[in-house]
Amino acid sequence: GTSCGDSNSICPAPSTMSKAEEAKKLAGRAAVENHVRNNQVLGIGSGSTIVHAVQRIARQLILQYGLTLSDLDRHPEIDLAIDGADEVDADLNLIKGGGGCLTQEKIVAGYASRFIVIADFRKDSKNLGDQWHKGIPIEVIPMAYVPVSRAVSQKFGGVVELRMAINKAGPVVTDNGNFILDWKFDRVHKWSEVNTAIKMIPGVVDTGLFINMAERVYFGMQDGSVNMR
Ligand code: ABF
Repeated sequence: GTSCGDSNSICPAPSTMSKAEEAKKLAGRAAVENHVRNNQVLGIGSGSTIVHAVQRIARQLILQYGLTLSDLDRHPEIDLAIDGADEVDADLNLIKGGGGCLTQEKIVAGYASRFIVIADFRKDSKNLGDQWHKGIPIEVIPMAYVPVSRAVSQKFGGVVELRMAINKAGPVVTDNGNFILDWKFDRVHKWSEVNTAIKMIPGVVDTGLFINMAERVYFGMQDGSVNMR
């Protein structure tokens, strides 16, 4: 892929870039040091922040014990799940799924006894939508994406867009063979109610709203500290 420095790539200022990356690392390390213990079944999400947590786990455990990749058939109960997020509000409600993996991440988080989030300072928000402007992802069964889009905007306002592949050749297809809608909401909602209502629309698989799931969030800060919420 393109990397920063390529003539046709658009990159943030180098200082911002490395600050955010350092902050991701701080959050990932703090979560692993405080929560990961030997002989646990761990759930791991996706994104660039979680990479730092996995590197830390590998350093702590892989040499001594060896990590085994498993699945929910063999381990239907997870001791601890760690994942990144796109935005975290004051009540620990999350928007996830910017990378399109929301359903599998929600399954892993949902069957974990404890769910910990790691993020850099840019994800820290009072109200959802203050920091993350790409909307709430909704995974849908492909045949229903048009009526689901209409139902969401009619009931809750805002604009719903079908997520397209970067090369615009077609819609993004998830690991589960579905499409992603991005709901650009236009006001603050009661997220718990909206999440339940959207899930009830036929054709919806799941939403990127993670309500009441995260027990704790670690934010890596610009000054090298870690804030917990
Ligand atoms: C996963 O990765 C997703 O739910 C979320 O969209 C994304 C966060 O990525 P990053 O850590 O790269 O910001 O957690």
